[in-house]
Amino acid sequence: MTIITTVEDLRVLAQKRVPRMFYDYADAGSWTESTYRANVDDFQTIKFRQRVAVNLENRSLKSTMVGQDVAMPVALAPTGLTGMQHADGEILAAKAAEKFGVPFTLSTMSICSIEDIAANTSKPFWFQLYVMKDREFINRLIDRAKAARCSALVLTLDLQVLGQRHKDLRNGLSAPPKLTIANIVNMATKPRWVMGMLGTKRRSFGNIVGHASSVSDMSSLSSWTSQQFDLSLSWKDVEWIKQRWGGKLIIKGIMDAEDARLAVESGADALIVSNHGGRQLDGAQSSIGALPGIVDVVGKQIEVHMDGGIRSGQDVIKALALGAKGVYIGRPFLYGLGAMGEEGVSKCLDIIRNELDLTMAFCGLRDVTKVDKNILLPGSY
Ligand code: FMN
Repeated sequence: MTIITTVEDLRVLAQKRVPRMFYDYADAGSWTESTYRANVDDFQTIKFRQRVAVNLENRSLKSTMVGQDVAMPVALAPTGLTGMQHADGEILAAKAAEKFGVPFTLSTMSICSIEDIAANTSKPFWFQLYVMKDREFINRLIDRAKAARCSALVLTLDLQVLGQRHKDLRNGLSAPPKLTIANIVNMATKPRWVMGMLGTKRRSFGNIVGHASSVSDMSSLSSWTSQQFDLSLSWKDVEWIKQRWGGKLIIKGIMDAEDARLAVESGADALIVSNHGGRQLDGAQSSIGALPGIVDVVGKQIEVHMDGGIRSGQDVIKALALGAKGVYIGRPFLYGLGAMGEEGVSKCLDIIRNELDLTMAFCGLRDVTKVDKNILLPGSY
C-alpha cells in the first residue's frame, strides 16, 4: 500500500494511474517551462522566523475570500479537462471542496457541466469564465452560472492566445484527443481510469457541447474552439461582464501592477496574481515574485489572491505573509484526483491544512488572518 504524506506522493501516484496524455496535460508548462519551475522554486528562497514559548492553543485557519467564509484560505483553481484526470473529476473535486469548506471553481473548459456540479453539491461554487468571441454564448453561460447559484465569477484574462505546450502537441492532445496507437496502448495500462471512463457519460466539454449554437459534438467543437479566442478583448468587455454578472467578480491572470490598477477600475472585487501555472507566457516572473509589488499598489483597495507553484501549507502561509488574502491550488488537487478520485482531493486538502497549521504554530501564531511579513526572515523575500 502506498503511504501518502505529501502532495508529491499524490503526483507520483497520479502519474501511474492517469493516461500519459492527460497526466502530461496537467503537469506541463509552456515552452521551456522556466516560469512553471520558477513558480515552485521561488517559494524555497523565502525563509521563516521560528518563534518559541508562545501560547499555541486554539489555533484557527478560518478566514474569508470575497466575503465568503472558508475553512482555510485555499480554493481549488479552475482547471480545464478535469474530468479526464478521473471520471466525473469536477463533481468529485467539488464534493471534496464542499466537505472541507473551501471554494471550488469550475472551468469553462470542464468536462462536467455547471448543472452537473449544482446537482451534486449543496453549497454555492464559483464559475470561471473565458471571454470568447461568441458573446451570446457568454450571456448564456452567465445565466447558467446564476441559475446554479454560483457565488463568484472568476474571469480569466490571460488566454487571448494559447501558450505552446510541447508535450500536448507530441501527445496529440486536441479536441477531440487523437487516439493514436501509442495513446491507446498507454491507456490499456491504466485499467482503473478506463473502467471509470466506461462508467460515465461525461466525456466531452459539458459547458460547451450542446450549448454553443454551432457545437453539437466533439468534432464541431474543435473548429469552434479555435475561433473563440478573442484577440480584441479590452477592459470595456470586463466592465460589461461585471455589469451583466452583477455579483462578486474575481479577475484572474494579473502579473503587472498597471493591470492591477485597471482591474480595480473595472470594478473587480478581487484579483488573482497568476501566470496560469506557467502554462502561458514562459519567461514571465513567478507568481510569488510578482505578488508583493501588486499588493503594494492595490492591496488596500481590493483583495489580492494568488496561485502558481503552491505545493504545501508552507507555501500557502508564505503567500499570505506577502499579502495574499487567499490562494488557489491547481495541479496539487489534480494529482489527488488522478491518484485517488474524491479521496485524493480530500487527502490533498488535509495535507495542506496540517502543514499550514503546524507552520503557523512554529512561527508563533494562532490565527491565520493575523499572518503578515513578521513571520518571514527579512531579506529572504
Ligand atoms: N485556468 C483557468 O482560468 N481556466 C482553465 O480552464 C484552466 N485550465 C487549467 C488546466 C490545467 C491542467 C492546469 C494545470 C491549469 C489550468 N488553469 C486554468 C490555471 C489554473 O487555474 C491555475 O492558475 C494554476 O494551475 C495554478 O498553478 P499550480 O497548478 O501550480 O497550482
